[in-house]
Amino acid sequence: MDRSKIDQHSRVVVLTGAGISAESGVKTFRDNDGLWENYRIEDVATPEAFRRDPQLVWRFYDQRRKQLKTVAPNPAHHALAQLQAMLGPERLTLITQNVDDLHERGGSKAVIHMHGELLKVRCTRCRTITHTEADMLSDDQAETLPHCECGGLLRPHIVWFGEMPFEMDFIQNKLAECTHFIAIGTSGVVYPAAGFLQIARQIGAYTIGFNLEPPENHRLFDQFIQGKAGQQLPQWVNSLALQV
Ligand code: BJW
Ligand code: ZN
Repeated sequence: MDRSKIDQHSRVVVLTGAGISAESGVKTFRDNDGLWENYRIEDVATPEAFRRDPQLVWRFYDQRRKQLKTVAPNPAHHALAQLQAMLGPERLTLITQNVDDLHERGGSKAVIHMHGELLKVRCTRCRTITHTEADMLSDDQAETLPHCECGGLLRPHIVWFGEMPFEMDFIQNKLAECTHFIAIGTSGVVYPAAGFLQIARQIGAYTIGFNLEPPENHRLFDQFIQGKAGQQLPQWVNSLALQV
């Protein structure tokens, strides 16, 4: 039996990272100079940072939410949507570490945002989650923090370091029954996402990695395809169309 073959009986789990959005113009986290959108990650992506300086953290997320409006999905996002349409959403689970909405805009369904979403905010008191495209700090009231109707402080609906990623039970179940695991554009250093490859290997899934540069864990993939996701993924998906 050819384990690599994907067909209508396959159960595929795809994990994407910042690299898949890079060609859309969204900066990755670890590719550049250690500064991420000119911020140090520990100054903006921890609960302690938010407690220490909520204005700074809100400014950072306002800036990224604004930037999201200026970018569009690239051929890699579209290729994944095409693959999901071929297999059906119940046979292709798309898990992203990205907080942008480019998978949805590219046509993918039921996307799992394990690290949260830029376009959502959450009340720290009543936990209500709200969709928002607006700035949370208005220019003229830059010192005023956004609050919920209940009076609680609002925070970005983002998973910061030390916090539990979302939908972990659902993800574990999907990993436990997958036949194929595909990681795209992720450096494989942030857990628990970095451990999904090992889990998939343990249950005997065929594993494929797509990345611009070989990440630290690239030898663990059954197949590793190096290059830009926007070029490699559409080619690969088109080659599968013949099989399904
Ligand atoms: C291309 C390309 C192109 C470029 N085509 N490819 C010590 C040991 C082990 C674990 C820990 C530890 N200390 C702490 C931990 C846990 C910690 C962790 O893993 N830290 C490591 C850094 C060491 N993890 C956590 O805290 C997580 N929670 C957790 O573990 O909970 C359990 C728990 C909780 C409470 C009590 C007890 C246990 C939470 C992690 C949250 C991550 N949050 C962030 C920021 C928030 C989102 C935001 O604001 O945007 O999520 S960090 C950041 O990294 C972001 C990303 O989703 C995440 C992953 O990055 P990603 O996507 O891999 O991006 P890059 O930039 O690293 O890589 C891009 C890749 O693409 C590169 O390889 C390029 O080559 C490639 N590329 N262009 C294809 N065109
Ligand atoms: Zn509230």
